Amino acid sequence: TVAPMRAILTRIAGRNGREVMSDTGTRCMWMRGGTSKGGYFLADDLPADVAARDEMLLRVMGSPDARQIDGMGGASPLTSKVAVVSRSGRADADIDYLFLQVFVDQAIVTDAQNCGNILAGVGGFAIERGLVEARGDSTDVRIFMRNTGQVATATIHTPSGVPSYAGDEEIDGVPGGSAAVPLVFDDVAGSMCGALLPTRNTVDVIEGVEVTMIDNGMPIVVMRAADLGITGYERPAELDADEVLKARLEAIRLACGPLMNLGDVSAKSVPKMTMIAPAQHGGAFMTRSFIPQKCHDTIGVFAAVSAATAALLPGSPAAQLASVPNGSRKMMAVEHPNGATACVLHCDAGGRVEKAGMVRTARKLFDGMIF
Ligand code: NQM
Repeated sequence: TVAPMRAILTRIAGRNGREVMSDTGTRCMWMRGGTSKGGYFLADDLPADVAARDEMLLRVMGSPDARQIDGMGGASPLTSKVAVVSRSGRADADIDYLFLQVFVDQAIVTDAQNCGNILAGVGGFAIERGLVEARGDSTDVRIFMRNTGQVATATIHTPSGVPSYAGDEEIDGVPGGSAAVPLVFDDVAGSMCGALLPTRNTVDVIEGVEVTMIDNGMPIVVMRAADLGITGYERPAELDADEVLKARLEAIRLACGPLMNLGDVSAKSVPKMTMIAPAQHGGAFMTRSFIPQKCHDTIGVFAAVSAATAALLPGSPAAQLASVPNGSRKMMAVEHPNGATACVLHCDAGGRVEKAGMVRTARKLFDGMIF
């Protein structure tokens, strides 16, 4: 009984921070990236040991605790995010970016998902830290996304050789304007599932509901809202309070995980659960996304690209409700609870999405030491 007791005491000491945070602090920048925010770290400033790193990041955010009162997290998965950035050794990238989701009320730090919103801050951060040199008024930063093994290009506004976050670009879900950060993704199909359609089917029936399991940058399960007994126009708080809906979504999610090559997803933040309805504001379609147990205030970047891609598949639940533009370059406004996220999908002659783009914004909030 002595050994387990000692292990428990060590863990408690860890949680109390005596070993996981140094008194001199760790260099960190806090940024809003798109409609999310979180801590941006150089890989070299974090413990190399993954368990020690995760223990420290739980302390940084104040997890596990619904209010994250003893940390920087904002009591939502959207504000409990981390970017780990380093110089890239790859010919096709300037920097490497590892995204980590720190759960709010569970002691979990996971790299099993990417994040396109936090991605929007990574280029500016890398220039500020001297990993990438600014080139003229705008600087393209090629970012290798370690979570998925794919590359994105972010264009950062760099007047006088340093990032400037001020500007007029407005994105729904963020008050006011900032400098635009255009993001381009060359082929992000099968980012975590190994294939765009991991079951090879456009439609599967799971727990009696027609779904599309798709991964064009983010593993998501697309369903018609009406099939889940909702309109798809409810406020997120109303859906968060609907225990029957949430239990049904979780049952579908747990069944989809292994079918999407994600294994047991009970402690993972993927797949995301995306319910769609006809557009209300002239866009392609409306969404309500669970990420995966809480309803998103907007929709994730790669989740929007994946949902828009689902709408291009003839016969899919999304295609039946969506309004899809003609032509090989499709501008699709994916509506969400606070407006819309516009994605551009470039399709090849066979209708396959070969490139996607989206404009985000980002802002430096503080730069300093975290304790
Ligand atoms: O899908 C939230 C976000 C995201 C992820 C989530 C994201 C993406 O809005 O690329 O951006 O789905 O957990 O930050």
